[in-house]
Amino acid sequence: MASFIEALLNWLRSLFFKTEMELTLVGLQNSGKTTLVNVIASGQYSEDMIPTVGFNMRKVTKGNVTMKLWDIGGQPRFRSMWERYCRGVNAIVFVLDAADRDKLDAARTELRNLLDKPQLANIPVLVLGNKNDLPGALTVEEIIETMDLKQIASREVSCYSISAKNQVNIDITLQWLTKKGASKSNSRF
Ligand SMILES: Nc1nc2c(ncn2[C@@H]2O[C@H](COP(=O)(O)OP(=O)(O)OP(=O)(O)O)[C@@H](O)[C@H]2O)c(=O)[nH]1
Ligand SMILES: [Mg+2]
Repeated sequence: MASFIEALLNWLRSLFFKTEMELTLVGLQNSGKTTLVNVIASGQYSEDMIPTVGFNMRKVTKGNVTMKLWDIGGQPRFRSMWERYCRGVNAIVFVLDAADRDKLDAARTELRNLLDKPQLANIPVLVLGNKNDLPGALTVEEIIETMDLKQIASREVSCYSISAKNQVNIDITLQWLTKKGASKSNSRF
């Protein structure tokens, strides 16, 4: 009986506090965006990934939060699409290959160009230094420094070091993201 009442309460709660949110993942090609989306959606890691052509969209529900994840291709030919898919989202996730030091300059330039767009003003940004399982991956402090994150004004910026492969810090990433849904709430009540 008690478990029935608990189930009923959970069901009622889920009716009243459902939140829907949209997130866009951008970042250079090969940084691990699609891998991260797969890990968030199904816990599956696969070594053999094909580069994203255009974009993918996946809906993932975690508790009462449904996230619409826009995963945009990172090759140069797709970067002009980033802005369009970032408009009006609850948060922008910029994924960095923290072990690929040769691409840091390009990543910094692309991030700065994107955040300079007036249409994207004030949208919170989460910078994820992915592939922290690889030797030589930048630490959070190094990422903040090299990506000039302290120079980003008038918006919320956070940075985590993660490994989509080994599922390291995926939990805190999800916590951060789902909070952005709650703060710009689309809740029904
Ligand atoms: N070592 C390691 N490899 C990873 C990790 N995450 C992704 N990869 C690998 O990085 C490669 C690229 O991953 P994708 O998820 O396709 O990268 P992407 O950012 O979606 O690339 P585009 O779609 O071209 O923009 C794949 O071979 C992944 O297996 C990680 O945390 N650690
Ligand atoms: Mg991809």
